[in-house]
Amino acid sequence: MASRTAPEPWAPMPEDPHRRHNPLTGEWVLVSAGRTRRPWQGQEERLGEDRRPAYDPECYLCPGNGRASGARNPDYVTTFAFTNDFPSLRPDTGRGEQVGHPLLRAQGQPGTCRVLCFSPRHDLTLAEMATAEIAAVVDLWREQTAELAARYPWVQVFENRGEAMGASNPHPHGQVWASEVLPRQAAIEDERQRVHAERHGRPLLLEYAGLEAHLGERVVVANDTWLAVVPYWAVWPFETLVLPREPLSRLTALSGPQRTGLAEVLQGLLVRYDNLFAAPFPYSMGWHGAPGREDPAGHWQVHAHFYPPLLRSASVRKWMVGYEMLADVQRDLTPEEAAERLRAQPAVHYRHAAAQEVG
Ligand code: H2U
Ligand code: ZN
Repeated sequence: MASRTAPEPWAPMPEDPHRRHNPLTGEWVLVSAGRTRRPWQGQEERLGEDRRPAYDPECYLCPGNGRASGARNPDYVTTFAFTNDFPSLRPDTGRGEQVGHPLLRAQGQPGTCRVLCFSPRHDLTLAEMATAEIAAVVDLWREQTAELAARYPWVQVFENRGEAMGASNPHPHGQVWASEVLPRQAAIEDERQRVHAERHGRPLLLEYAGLEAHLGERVVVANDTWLAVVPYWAVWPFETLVLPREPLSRLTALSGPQRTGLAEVLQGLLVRYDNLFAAPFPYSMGWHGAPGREDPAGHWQVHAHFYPPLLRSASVRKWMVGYEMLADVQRDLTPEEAAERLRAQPAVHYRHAAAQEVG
């Protein structure tokens, strides 16, 4: 029988299996600390090539090169955006709904997809770029979002980095997909942040950023304007959330200090990611901000999610299978332990440190 009594108070033991609540999505994650000690005889990832030329004549993202569509890239010197030659969304798609059996619904979904080159240098990654170069990528994200938000309610900026995450090319790049439909995750985060702000009078993620900055145990890097934390409810082993410390609903509203501060925190985070296993750290990352362009959207705090797949080495990943696919997501090491390991990494990229030693 369902009981109506309040849950028993629980004194957490770090190794006790327990579940944690994600207030942004309403989902729970099962935390079973210590499982990483089990032996592993399964798949190991192929390590991506760590040494690349600054220019690759075969790369479809390098300056001056031709692409599959026959178009040729300009000789760009900072960043460069172009419409994806194989887009998943197109502006000319109709909006109608297919009329038929109610169990077989379909709707047209107009939109657009662009590829965002982060640097003309084929051999760089965000982690190895200078802070000013990362700030230029922040500007690119911001400009693209501003332009596309004029037309589309949802603009999804993201990056798939590394073969383990399905990136088709090592040239530093991301993507932006803009759509007339609010995707599922955007709709859930919008609703949860709205309800929280109505009930508590302040934005969920502003309160959360303040709490994590105060507690410190899940913070990886922080400065006056931003912080990167392994969220209390993280699913992926080294998942992080990048949060502004002041109210900021959209990337398009970034102030000067917030722009520089963001570039610094991203660099601090990505260098530590690469240093963790002394190898390029794969991930999918992306930005979530208030939909549209004009509404005040005071309940929203813009934020980036980083979802890296690696678990125990550069070649052994976390698999989202079995219980995760069929019941609830689960993690093996605690978010606190993950944050501590990342925080302990040097702030200098291992490849730069090695170059200094040699030079
Ligand atoms: P990913 O590495 O994250 O897959 O991004 C590369 C994108 O580049 C991919 O979406 C596009 C692919 O469609 N692309 C072009 O637009 N033109 C090309 O000539 C090759 C790849
Ligand atoms: Zn290239």
